[in-house]
Parts: sequence; C-alpha cells; structure tokens
Amino acid sequence: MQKKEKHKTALEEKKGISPPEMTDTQAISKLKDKRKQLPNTETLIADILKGDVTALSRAITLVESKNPKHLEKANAIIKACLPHANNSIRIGITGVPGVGKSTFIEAFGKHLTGLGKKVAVLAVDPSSTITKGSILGDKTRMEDLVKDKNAFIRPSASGDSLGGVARKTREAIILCEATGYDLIIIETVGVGQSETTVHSMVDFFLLLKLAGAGDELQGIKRGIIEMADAIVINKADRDNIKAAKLAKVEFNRALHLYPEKASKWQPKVSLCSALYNEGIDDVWQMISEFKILTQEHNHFEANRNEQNKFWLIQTIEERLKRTFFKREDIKKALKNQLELIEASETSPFAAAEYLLSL
Ligand SMILES: Nc1nc2c(ncn2[C@@H]2O[C@H](COP(=O)(O)OP(=O)(O)OP(=O)(O)O)[C@@H](O)[C@H]2O)c(=O)[nH]1
Ligand SMILES: [Mg+2]
Repeated sequence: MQKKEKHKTALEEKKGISPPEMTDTQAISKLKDKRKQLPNTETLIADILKGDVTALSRAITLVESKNPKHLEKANAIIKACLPHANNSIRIGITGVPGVGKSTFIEAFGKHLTGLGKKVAVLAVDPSSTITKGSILGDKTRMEDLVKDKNAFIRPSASGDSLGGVARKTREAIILCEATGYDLIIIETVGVGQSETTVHSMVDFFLLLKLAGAGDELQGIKRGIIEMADAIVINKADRDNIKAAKLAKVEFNRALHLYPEKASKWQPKVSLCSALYNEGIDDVWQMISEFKILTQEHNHFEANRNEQNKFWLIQTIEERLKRTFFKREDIKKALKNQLELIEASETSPFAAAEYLLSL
C-alpha cells in the first residue's frame, strides 16, 4: 500500500516537466527533406545502369508497392531496364526444407564472386506472408555472402497470391540484370506451385536433394525431377558419402527414363557438400556447359522468349481475375449464386454464365 502511494507522488512530481514541443514547421521540413532524397525515375534508371545498389533496392521497392503511382514509375523503370538485361544466367534452386539451400547458395555465391562475378539472390516463397520471408532469416545463414560487395540478397516479395509474388520477382530479375548482376539465383521452397513458377522464369533449374530413401518421403514430386537440369545431392560428406554416391547412380538411371528436353540438355547429377565447400565448382562448370550448349542451338534465347509470352498471358489472367472478384456487384451476385447452387436451384455453369454476363 505504502509503495503505491510513493509511486503516486513520484509521478506527480514529474508534472511540471514539459517535453520540447515539436512544431509543425519542423515536421514539414523534415518530411520535405525525406521526399527530396527520393530520386525521380530518370535518376533511378541512370543510377541502376551505373550499378548503384541503393537505386536497385529502391526500384524493387517500387515494383513491390501497391500504390498505383508507384506502379506507373516501376513500369517506366522496367521498360528502360529491359534492353540491358541480356548477358545473365538465371538459376532456380529448389529443394525440401533443410536440404541446405541457404548453405549452398552461400557457398556457390562466394565461389562465383571469387571468380569475379556479380551475384543476386532472390526468393519466391509463397509462405512468406506468414513467415515474413524465410530468406530474411537466411541472411544470418548467408553471413559471408551478405557482406560481399559483389552480392545482392533480397528477401522474397510478400503478396497475396503466388502470381503476384512471381510478377514482382520477374521484375526484380530484370532490375538486377540491368544493375549488372551476371548471375541471378532464385530460391524457392517446394510449396504448392512455386517450383513450377520459378522454373518458368529461369534458364537453369537445379534441384537439391539428400541421399537416402527417406528423401522420397519428403515430398519431392515427380514433376520436379522432370523439370530439373541438374540434381545436386547435398551433404555428401562424412558418413553420408557412400549413400550419396549410390543415390547418384540411382538418379542418373532414373533421369535417362525421361524424354529428351527441348534444350537438348541431358540433366546431370552431381555430389556436393555445401557445408564443407566441396563439389561447388562442378555445379558452376555444369551451368557454364549448359549455357554454351543451349546458346549454340539458340535454345537459350528462344526459351526466354517463350517464358515472356507465357508471362504475358499469366499477367492478363491474373489481372482479369483480380478485377472481376474485386467488383462489389460481383461479390454480391456471387454470394447469391452460391446460395442458389446450394439449394440446387441453379447449375454451376449457369451461375458462371450469369456472373460473367454482368
Ligand atoms: N553435413 C552437412 N550439413 C549441411 C550441408 N549443407 C547444409 N547443412 C546443414 O543443414 C541444415 C539446413 O541447412 P539450410 O541451408 O538452412 O537448409 P535450407 O534448405 O535453406 O532450409 P530451409 O530454409 O528451412 O528451407 C543446417 O544445419 C546446415 O548446417 C552439407 O553440405 N553437409
Ligand atoms: Mg533456407
């Protein structure tokens, strides 16, 4: 009781002290200064093409923004950057959680910057709206790469749909390439359709795996093996080496059962230990070989063109769907039609026809 009273008096003692007043003019000039710091579109483009990382980050933020004004700016920047996005290699990396993607990207990225390359790491992670971007936590696992001035690591864009995240990632790729990054690594966790999405935005698709039968139970789908240009068995170290070698033989056998790829590339299997930095250069050699082969018979560019066409259609579909379901009259009518369906008073097809006619 006594204590409480003491507190009371202590609080009352403070009454006489008034904090320094923040005047409106101060706040306004501060805001103005901040606005001045944000360069206009032309400056951003010029800085990006000069290789300025701050400008790159700002442009990606614009691309990710939901503000229509930002979208307009972002589109202008993307358009200006497109012609400068050519001499890169886009590599997609996937694998079940814990397979060692982050550790691999750290080792691989360091190896590449060691060869004088500039490396950008992006992520497509549909679950990131919940986990706030897994690669963000990864930054601690990519300690050395984060500090490397020739590497750029960007946490995954959050979004309400995989399509939305994918668009942002594709535009981020273009921005990174215009900034001068030679290799763009896009990481994804095998959730939902994310591997297919990443596969459709990269030149080379790499599947990280673990040795051992248990791996089949870890949810790698058959379709993913079919998409892979390389299967890299990670953690081929210590007691695991023997199992990893066996797995290599198995995968090689399995891969030969798949039909030839349009790229004419025969997918390869290799072993590595991301943790002990072994077998990393083999992966790079493989990707270099892939680029030479696919450029020789014009598949490399043709594939990118196909991907662009695919994304055009995807973007239209996404936009149409969004505007349709956002309309208030549609929302109401949809609710109504759903009730009618439940009461067996209309068929799904008739309901769809009716809603579309609105
Ligand atoms: N022995 C061994 N351990 C490894 C190797 N690569 C990664 N690890 C370990 O495996 C664990 C998971 O590695 P991460 O790189 O975080 O795996 P990830 O695929 O990024 O995991 P998520 O981000 O959760 O999807 C860590 O404890 C690593 O130290 C390796 O080559 N050998
Ligand atoms: Mg990771």
